[in-house]
Amino acid sequence: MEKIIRIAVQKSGRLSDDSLKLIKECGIKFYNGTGKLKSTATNFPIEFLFLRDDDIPGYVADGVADLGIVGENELVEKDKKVQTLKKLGFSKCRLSLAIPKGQTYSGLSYFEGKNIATSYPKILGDYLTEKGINAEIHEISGSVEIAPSIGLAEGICDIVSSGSTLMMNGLKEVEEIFTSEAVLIANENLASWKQEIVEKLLFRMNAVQKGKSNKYVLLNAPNHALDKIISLIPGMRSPTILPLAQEGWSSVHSVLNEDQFWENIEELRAAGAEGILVVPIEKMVI
Ligand code: PRT
Ligand code: ZN
Repeated sequence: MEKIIRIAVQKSGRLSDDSLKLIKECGIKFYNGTGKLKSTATNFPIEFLFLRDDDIPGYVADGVADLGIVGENELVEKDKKVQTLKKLGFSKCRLSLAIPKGQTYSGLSYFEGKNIATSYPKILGDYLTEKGINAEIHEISGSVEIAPSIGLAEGICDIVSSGSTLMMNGLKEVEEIFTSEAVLIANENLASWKQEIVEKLLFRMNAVQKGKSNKYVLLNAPNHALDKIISLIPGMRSPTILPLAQEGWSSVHSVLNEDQFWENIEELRAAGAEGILVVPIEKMVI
């Protein structure tokens, strides 16, 4: 049997584009024509299953898929036994309690004895228990935001991203109870040959992520200011210094965390740095 691992990704929705983009950035090539439920990479031992996100934790727990990409909200709600290998930094959102805009919110005790509509009964139930609030949870699978206006519930607990859906439905966010982003999950009992392939994939994902948070910086500096400038952009080992055609000047190349660059930009300019270029890095292996 050919040695190949399986990863479950969302077929279509808020996770799918970024999941596939990450896999492509890892240099993995595959064909995902519309309507396809399965696909095999041409240059890496991995097969894709395209599923609804709700089913991904279960498929990975059962071993039908070895890996999966899913939102933490869905993962915790489904409560399946899987291991989380890595946070992926996309599809970020929060799960919040919201009530009609006109109501005065007095704190969590507002919900005591009230009816809350949600698609996340487990996360909400655990949260209310921990906070000692007795409320009735009304589970519905979609369009949770309209529940208060049709008299189904007095409050809701749903995913919020920009907040505009709440606003459009005359609701206000009053408590954030959970934050979520996409994560890479794995079956808990992977055979060692599968683990080896997973390690290779993780190595590539880490290189892509590091590349994203770092920038290649090039600048021109007068030689007398080099020491000061090098101290501001230390780089991975140390910066590369190349002489410019114009005497007394050098070109300094370095790799920096983007935040570190912005923190030091004023000082760099004050020290005499000129012609500063910041270039994206596709992959970074250190
Ligand atoms: O069909 P399938 O079951 O696979 O997809 P789905 O419809 O269940 O999920 P999908 O594609 O909508 O979302 C997949 C995952 O993306 C979620 O489980 C979250 O982890 C994450 N995510 C990030 C979001 C949002 N942002 C989001 N804004 N999931 C849902 N929303 C919805 C929310 O339910 C609400 O209706 O968007 C609305 C709120 O958005 P704002 O911007 O108006 O606040
Ligand atoms: Zn879903």
